[in-house]
Amino acid sequence: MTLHQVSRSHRPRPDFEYIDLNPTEGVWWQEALSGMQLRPKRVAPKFFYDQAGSWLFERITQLPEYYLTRAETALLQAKGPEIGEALGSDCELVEFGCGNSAKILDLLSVLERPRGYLAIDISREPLLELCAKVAATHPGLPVQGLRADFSQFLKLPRLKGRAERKVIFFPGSSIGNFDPPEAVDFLSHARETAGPGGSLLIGVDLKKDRELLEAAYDDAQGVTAMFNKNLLARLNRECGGDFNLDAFRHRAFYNEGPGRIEMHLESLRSQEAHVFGEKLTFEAGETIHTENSYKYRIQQFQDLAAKAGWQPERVWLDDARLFSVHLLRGEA
Ligand code: AVI
Repeated sequence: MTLHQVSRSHRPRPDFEYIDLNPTEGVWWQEALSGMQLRPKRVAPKFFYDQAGSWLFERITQLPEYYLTRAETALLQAKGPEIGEALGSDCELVEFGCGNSAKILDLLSVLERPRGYLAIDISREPLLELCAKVAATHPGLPVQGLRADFSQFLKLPRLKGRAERKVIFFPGSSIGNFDPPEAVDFLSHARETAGPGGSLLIGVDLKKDRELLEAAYDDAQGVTAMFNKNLLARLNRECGGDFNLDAFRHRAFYNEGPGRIEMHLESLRSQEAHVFGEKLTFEAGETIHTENSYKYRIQQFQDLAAKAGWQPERVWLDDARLFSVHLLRGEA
């Protein structure tokens, strides 16, 4: 979608600009449905994030087993002054997949004279909440919210601040949700977006014990299971679907070869379901592969980023070496 198809709307208190590209309008379920007609069945994780899914994801980030958010937030806070110094003054921030995460506030608090903030997310409500929060806490900072599917290599709106350089902020190890070739494409696009002299500050989850990894994606309270099943619940809510959620189970396991957590929805029996009257059949034990979450070693991630023209500058780890935050500079 191009920018002239954009609907621009100003909120009642015009303290930030909101641009909505309606990324999932109309066609989302067709893509999900075609994925479920493949063998093996596969649906992209971006479809988790309607309002209910975004709320469930927020609950995941607070779970005792989901160490990623806690480790990254602690790292951004503990190493904040070093990060601020390494990024330098007068930069403009572009955050991909921000949700309603407060990490940007930690980053803004250590930056000298930030010149603007552009937040991009597929889900409307968390994006609006975050922009309102940033605008309220940083009066005078130009804030823009763009609702879009950032995996689709968008042309971004012109940023409002007059900045020396752009910093792309991509926390949360969302890069892990791309398969490596797609991750290189995404990082190349980020490199173009960053422009000359631009940087990338990116959170990347590290390889570790299988037990710790699997618990993070299959928590005792069953929140991740609800998040996974929200895909089917959403098809029921929005697309006349008749999935029986109790006839599927959440599965999450570490696949050592590719180095990734895989999430699946497994059919507990042979059954059929319908979406807008279209029939889908499931064998007992057949799964819908709903998400990959790749885990990297430091060097392995730096090698991947180098393929997209990013040079490693700094890397910070938490004390338990669970999570990494990389600062990369675009090759001249
Ligand atoms: C958004 N993303 C980085 C999360 C992850 O850890 O891969 C999504 C998630 N899936 C299950 N739990 C969290």
